[in-house]
Amino acid sequence: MRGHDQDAAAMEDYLRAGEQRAAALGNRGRIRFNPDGSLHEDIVEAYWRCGFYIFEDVLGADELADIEADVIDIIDRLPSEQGSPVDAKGRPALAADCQGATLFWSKPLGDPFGGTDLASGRHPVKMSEPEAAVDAPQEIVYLILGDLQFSEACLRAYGHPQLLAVAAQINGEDFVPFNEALFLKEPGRVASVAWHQDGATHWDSPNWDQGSHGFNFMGQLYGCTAANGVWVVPGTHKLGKVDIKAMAAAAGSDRLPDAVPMICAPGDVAICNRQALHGSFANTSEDWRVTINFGFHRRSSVLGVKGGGLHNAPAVYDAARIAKRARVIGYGIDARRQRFPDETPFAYKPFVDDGAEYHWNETAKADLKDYNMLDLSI
Ligand SMILES: O=C(O)CCC(=O)C(=O)O
Repeated sequence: MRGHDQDAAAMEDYLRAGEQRAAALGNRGRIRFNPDGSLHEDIVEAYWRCGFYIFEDVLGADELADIEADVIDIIDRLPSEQGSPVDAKGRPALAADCQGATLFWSKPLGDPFGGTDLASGRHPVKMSEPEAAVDAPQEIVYLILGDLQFSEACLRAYGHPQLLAVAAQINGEDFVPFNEALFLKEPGRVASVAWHQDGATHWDSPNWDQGSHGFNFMGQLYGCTAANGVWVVPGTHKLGKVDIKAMAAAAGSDRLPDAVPMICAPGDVAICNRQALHGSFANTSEDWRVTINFGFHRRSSVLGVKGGGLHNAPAVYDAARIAKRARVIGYGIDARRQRFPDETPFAYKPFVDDGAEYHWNETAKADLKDYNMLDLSI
C-alpha cells in the first residue's frame, strides 16, 4: 500500500507534468473578435479542439474588487452549520428562506459525490480524501447555486458584453441560460469535485454532437493553479460518454494521465465544454479559488426538451419557460450598464426581436429570489 508521502510526491509530479501539458495546448489568450463580430477563428478552433479555452484578463480590477466584497459578505452570512437558520453572528442566514437548491456542504477535503449514485451517478470514481486539520469545521459550504440572487457583482459579470458575445458565437445568437454557481475552494478545507462529464439529456440523441450540452464560463477572482483548479481531459467532449471508472483503473489512481489543469490569473475566465471530462482535487494548497460559474446552451438543445431533476424539478422546457429564465440575462446587462456606463451593453437577440426591456431595480432584485428554480438543466 502506498504511504501518504508517496502519494503527496506523486501528486506533486502530476501537478508539474499537467502544467507542462496545459502550456503546450495553445488555448489561451484575450477574447478577440473579427471586424464582422465573429469570434476569432484561432479561438474557435482551439476551443473545439480542446474543449476549453482560457480568456485572459476579462474582469478588471474594479469588477474583481466588487466580486470580492460580495463573496466576503456571502461567506459571512452562511449558516453557522448545515440546517441552521442563522449565521455565526445570529443573523438570518444566507439562503435560509430559499426554496431552490442553493448551499452544498461537504466534510473538509472530502468527496461528496465520487463513487455514489448522487447526481445520477455521474461521478463514478471516489477521489482521494486527504486528512484535514483537526481544527477544521465538520462541514463547509463548497458550492452555492443560484448565486446571482446573492451578489450584484456576479450578476454584472453575467452581463459581460464580451462573454455574452462569445456565448452567441458558440451557441447561436438565440442562446439560452443554463445555471449559475459560485465555487468556494477554501485552502486546506474544500472538497474535491470528482471526475465527471456534465450533461444528462442528449448523450443518446441521434443528432448529438460536441456542443449538445453547452458550456460553462468559469471566472476567477483570485486565479487558479494546478493544485486548486479544475482539470480537463482535452478532447473528451467529442467522445460521448467516456468510461471514467476504466480510465481511473488504468491510471491506478484519480490522477488521470491525459488531464490538464486550467490555470488562470485573477480576472481570467475559462470557457469549458460541459461534455469534457473534468474535475478538481481537494484543495490542499495554500491558495483560495473562487470561481464564478455561469453556463449557456443552444436554444435547440433546450426547447421542447425534458430536463431538470439534478438542479431543480423535472419539466419540459417550453418557450415561455426559456423566456422567463432568460430575463436574468436582461437584469445582468442592465445592472452592468449602471455600474460600467462607458461600456457598450450586449444586445441579446431574443430581446431585440421581442422588444423586451429589463431594468435592474428593487423590483428586479425581489424577482431574482429563487430564480434558479427555473434553471434550464440538461
Ligand atoms: O469548480 C470546480 O471545482 C468544478 C466545476 C465543475 O465541475 C463544473 O462546473 O461542472
